[in-house]
Amino acid sequence: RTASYDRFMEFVEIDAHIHETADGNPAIASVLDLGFSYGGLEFHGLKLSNGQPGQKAVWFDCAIHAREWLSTPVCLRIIDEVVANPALRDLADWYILPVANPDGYDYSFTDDRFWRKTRRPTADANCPGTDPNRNFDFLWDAGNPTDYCSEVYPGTGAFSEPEVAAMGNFILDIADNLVLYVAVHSYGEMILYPYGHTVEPVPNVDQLIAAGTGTASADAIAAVAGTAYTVENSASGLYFTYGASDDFAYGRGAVEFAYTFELSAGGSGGFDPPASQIQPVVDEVWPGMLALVEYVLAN
Ligand code: 0X9
Ligand code: ZN
Repeated sequence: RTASYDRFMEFVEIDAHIHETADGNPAIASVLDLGFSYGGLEFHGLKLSNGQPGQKAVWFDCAIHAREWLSTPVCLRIIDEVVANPALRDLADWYILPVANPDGYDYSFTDDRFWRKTRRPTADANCPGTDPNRNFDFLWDAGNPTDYCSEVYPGTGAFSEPEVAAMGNFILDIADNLVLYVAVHSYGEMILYPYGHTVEPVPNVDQLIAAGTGTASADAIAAVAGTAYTVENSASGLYFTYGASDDFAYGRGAVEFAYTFELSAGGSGGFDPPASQIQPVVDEVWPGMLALVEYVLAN
């Protein structure tokens, strides 16, 4: 089963695709077991590797926000490219998680196209769900809202969401070799770098900007798309955040390079582009991802 780029795939199909990719390429692909979502979905990532010991590693996750469907095909395209191209596996080991919030993702297909959070109930029966991208174990309680109904409700504690705990702990487990963390979201055509809680520049801010722009990622995207992704500090580019995945990976020392890519907007609400937008977006973003990986591994 190949990945589809002419329609949005459902969670079960994506999970089957991950397993079939691993089964069909046993020498280079292995399934990452992330355990179970709150709702009982077993979810998986994929590791692609030529098996060299001590190899540097890069991480990509998609659809931690349920409605951001356009992100998942970007992860699937990375898988396609890295499976097909041995030289990419000589560059690094690749860890890819196409659906980081499976319960929410499913719910956005079945019930509410614009669902963002997880599906675990809160103390307010009218407002289930936690924003998984405020639930990571880094500055978790520093400034997030406590309103259960908020779209950015951070949960009852860091890693209260099983999906988030599994992903975060996995990243810490591979931190020794990990050099790059990328979260793929939509929308805004931005490449955001840490931190989300302060506009104070981080120590390697020049490197983060150089990798994100310059000869690297944003320029590669612009060359294909004519679309100018802006490279910005999360807090100045957006709003203040605490407990986000990129800041966790960076702030806990798992990587020196951490980014959130915000893809193009589409549809009525920005998050619901038509399926016809999938192919152009993955075509424009893949060169940016590759340029970023190449830059980070060379520096
Ligand atoms: O707010 C978010 O979680 C992300 N934007 S979205 O519209 N997709 O929800 C941006 C996260 C950027 N990273 C940090 N703020 N640390
Ligand atoms: Zn998002």
